[in-house]
This record gives sequence, C-alpha cells and structure tokens, in this order.
Amino acid sequence: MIQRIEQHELMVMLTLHEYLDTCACAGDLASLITVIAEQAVPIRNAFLTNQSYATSRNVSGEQQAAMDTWSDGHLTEVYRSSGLVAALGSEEQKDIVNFPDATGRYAVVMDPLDGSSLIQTNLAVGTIIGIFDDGTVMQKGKNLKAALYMIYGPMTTLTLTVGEGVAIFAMNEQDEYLLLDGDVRMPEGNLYASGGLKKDWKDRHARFIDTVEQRGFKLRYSGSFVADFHQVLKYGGFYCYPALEGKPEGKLRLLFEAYPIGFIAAQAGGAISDGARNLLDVEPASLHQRTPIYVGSSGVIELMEGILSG
Ligand code: AHM
Ligand code: MG
Repeated sequence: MIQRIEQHELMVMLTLHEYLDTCACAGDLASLITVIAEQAVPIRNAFLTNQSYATSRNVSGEQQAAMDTWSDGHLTEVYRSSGLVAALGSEEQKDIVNFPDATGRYAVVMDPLDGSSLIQTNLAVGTIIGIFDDGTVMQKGKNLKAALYMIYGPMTTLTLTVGEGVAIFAMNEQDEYLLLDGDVRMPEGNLYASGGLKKDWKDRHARFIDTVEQRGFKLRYSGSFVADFHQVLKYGGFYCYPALEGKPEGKLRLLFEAYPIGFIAAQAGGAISDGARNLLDVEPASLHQRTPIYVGSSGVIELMEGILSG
C-alpha cells in the first residue's frame, strides 16, 4: 500500500523541465539551468576516481581537492560548449574566463565543489551557481536572474530559484529531476552553525551565539556550507562564518558562495548579512573577495544585526 502511494506521488511530480515551462524566465535561461543541472550525473560519478587532495592551492590559498579541479574544468567546458555563457567567475580560477564565441549573454559565478574538505568522509557536498543575464560577473548579488545548488548526498537534489520563489527537486533512477517542493519557505527554526575557531570569534559574535544557545538553538555544523545551509532552509535557524580575529573578512567568498545562497535564502523569505548589511546589496571589489556571512531565517538575522551593531 505504501509503495502504491509513493508510486502515485512520483507520477504526479513535475519534472524540472515542466517546472521551468511554468516559470516566466527566458527560454535560453531555462536551457542553461537544465544543462547545468544535468551535470550532477557526471560530477557524482567522478567522486569515485577523484578522492585525492592535490598539492596545488587555489587563488584563496586553499589546498585543492582533485574534485575541485575536476568539477571546475568540467563545468567550464559545459558553459563553453553551451554557447549561452559569455563570462565565468569560478572559485577555482584566478581570473574571469570569457567565452568570445558565445551567442548568449549569461554570466555565471560558481563554487564548483563546495565542502571539498569532506570528500573523503562521504558527507554531503555540492555545487553552487549564480546566473546574471548581461555578461557581467562583477555586480551585486541582487541582480542575479537565477541561483541553484546541487547536493550530492543520499539523494542528488537541486535547489533552484529563477526569482519566483524556491523549488527543490530530487533526481530519480532515470537521472530526471522531480519536484519535491515547489514553494519552499524558510521557517523561524532553531538550528545554527558557526564556522571559525571559537578562540578567534569577536566578542559580539560570541555574545550572539551565546544568546541563541540560551534560547535553545541547536548546533549543526558539518563543514559543507551548501549542506549546512540546506538544513537551515528546511528547518530554519542560521549558518554563519563570521569575521575572526586576524581574519576580518572571514573565509567564504562574496560572489561564489554568498550571492547564490543569499539569493535563494531571500527568495525563501530568509536573509543574508555580513553582520551589518544585506550582502546582496554589496558591490564586489574583487573576484575572490571574502566576506563574513550570516544567512538564515529573517528573524534571527535581524537579532544578530542588533547584537553585532551593539
Ligand atoms: P570550499 O569551497 O573550498 O569547500 O570552502 C568552503 C567551506 C564551506 O563549505 C564550509 O562551511 C567551510 O569552508 C568550512 O570551513 P572550516 O573547515 O574552516 O570549518
Ligand atoms: Mg565553498
């Protein structure tokens, strides 16, 4: 009986293609989203043969995993051959990549493999993407036309916004995405995750964490931003990687991590802040710019800004 109900539910689920048909987004944006989402299959398959950590470091000075460079190279070629992407900013490449042969005008920002320090542990990691529509990488996050992430966990899921709310899909055995939730709203929940060593936290950040712990917030930090954010999206609360003593910009990057995740959070009724202002309003000064990040339910982000501003 349970099986029959599940089968019936699967049959009425919208596919990604059908969902995009119901949206007002441009046809070539839908095509670009579809081709990016399809890359979950080769990326997932590549984990088996790319378990090592390279000796190379990316432009932010972080040790690269084989999956970082594999995903970056793979997705870069996908953008090039799509003909839809004019420019790319990637966490794993020093400079903006231009595609002069493209007929499309999209600009992509991406973290090709977020949470890569967890690859050998088989915890959930993912790919984070933001899409602008005017060929320009260096602009405010609020100008994004779409943002999405894939998580390679027990299920392969796609979380997507085209500026009409947030939808979550899961991949079936035929590698098709089926809609799990077409109108995701972030509740005011009580999960929290804070990066950085406690000894390096600034006083006001420590006071904020103490305040939420007193209110019953529960710690859930895996080391994969995309996965830690996803549980906040579902259950409510917040994820943060704060400014630290000696590291005032924190760890995470404005364009590749904060913009796409912040755009999704805002579309689900949540918020993203650097502690004082909406990160989607911040003009980028450099491609690999880091920023403190607080992202989650709007009420707790407001509470945080009150405590951090003193
Ligand atoms: P990455 O993009 O190279 O994986 O780095 C970003 C990751 C985030 O996913 C995660 O939240 C954070 O770095 C974890 O950092 P730490 O190991 O300092 O806790
Ligand atoms: Mg990352």
